[in-house]
Amino acid sequence: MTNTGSTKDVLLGRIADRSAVLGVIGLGYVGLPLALEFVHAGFRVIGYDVSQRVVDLLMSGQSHIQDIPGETVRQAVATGMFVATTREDQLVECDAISIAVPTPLSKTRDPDMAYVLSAADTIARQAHPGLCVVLESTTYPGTTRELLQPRLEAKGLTVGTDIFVAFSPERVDPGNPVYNTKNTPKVVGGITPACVEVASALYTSCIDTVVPVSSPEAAELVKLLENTFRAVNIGLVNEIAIVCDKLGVDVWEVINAAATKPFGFMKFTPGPGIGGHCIPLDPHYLAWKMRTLNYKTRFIDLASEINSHMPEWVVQKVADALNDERKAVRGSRIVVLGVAYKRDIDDVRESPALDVIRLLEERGAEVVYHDPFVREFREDGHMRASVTLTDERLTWADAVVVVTDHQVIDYQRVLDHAALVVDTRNVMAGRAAGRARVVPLASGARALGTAP
Ligand code: SAJ
Repeated sequence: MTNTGSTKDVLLGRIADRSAVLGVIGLGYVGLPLALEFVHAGFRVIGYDVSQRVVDLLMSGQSHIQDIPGETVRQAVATGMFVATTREDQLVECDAISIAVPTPLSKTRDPDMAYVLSAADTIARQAHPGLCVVLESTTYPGTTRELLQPRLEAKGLTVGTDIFVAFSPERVDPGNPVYNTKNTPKVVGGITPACVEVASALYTSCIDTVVPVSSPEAAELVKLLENTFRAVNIGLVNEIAIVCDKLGVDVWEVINAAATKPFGFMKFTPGPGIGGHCIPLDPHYLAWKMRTLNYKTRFIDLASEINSHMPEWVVQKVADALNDERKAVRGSRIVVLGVAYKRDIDDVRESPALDVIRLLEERGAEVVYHDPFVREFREDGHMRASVTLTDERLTWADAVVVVTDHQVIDYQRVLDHAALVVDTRNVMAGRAAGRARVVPLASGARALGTAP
């Protein structure tokens, strides 16, 4: 079928009849699910990644992403509807390209835009009239207009006429059994109305709900609001934990009772700090941008201060608990239970457990960890391996610190064999008393003897 009319109409036609070839740059936990949703919608998809290892793995029909079965990849490759490549020249075939590359922070908590700039330059080299480019990576407001648009216009292309540029935040929640790329509403903000129209049509082809907004800045801010909301509320509930500790009140009782309010309240839980590649980092993108405009985002900075203090709070709890046993941290043998940044996943990025381990070792403790999801990890250049959680290991420990509340752990066995448990996740609540003395993350009433 030949399409006629403006560049936009031709592109909309190719999206509608699935003759468009789609590209995804970055085949990680965001890009690969998106690429496969496009395949399922009937498009041929070119996945580009700089990692030859990832490309080879995918082309051999395997998956490196927890939520994507290898069979799904194998079928997409076998039908010829999906190809993974490290060759950027293959992107010239694409009618639309989504960018899903990392946006980490530098050591000074400033945005590291290297991956985005590299992807933008790659696309610029392959760009042609009739191309739609959508940035999905979480970033500061203004990135799409200030970094992406000029690189494409430098090719002599006019945004909104020859080429269509938008931002659409990724909302992938790895391991979420309910929400996935297809059924999570997708916000889209384009440089021009035509850009919104084209980008919305692109995502409507494979995602149940598309939410257009008036600009890429609005879409960039939507994502930052979502995750800053979480960081600030986690910071609040961590401060309430400290308040409860000083008042001798059980913070979990307070939170669980507050959560009975059927409106106007959303439950967050205190913990050893915040980890992952979203919540600890995303708000700093907004804080950084506002600093360039001479504005201090106090909520973000305060939440970050409280959340990043929690590992120290935990280590002080451990020190106090050992002190109650007339033991020093120095020379004590400690098992850290769980190092992943949240329950039932294998990701240790930014995990507060790494800080807890470091701080305990700085005080002279002998620290090992057990995490059924994390067999080993590299930290500061050396490997650590998970120890087996035997009864002997539990008895060996002067203290067991529950940092990640994986559901697969037999916490009753920990209670029955350990001498002391510092429980930062309230996993011991309601269990039968065992040998262990349990010290909660925050409860001024020192729990001597039995588990709460
Ligand atoms: N945390 C708390 N207390 C809470 C909630 C979380 O201490 O009440 C800690 C977690 O232990 C973890 C960190 O905060 O260390 C982040 O937890 P998270 O539940 O926010 O999980 P993430 O980092 O995987 O966040 C992702 C985000 N998804 C996207 O950015 C697309 C976030 O927007 C989701 O709301 C979140 O998943 C989710 O709800 O699972």
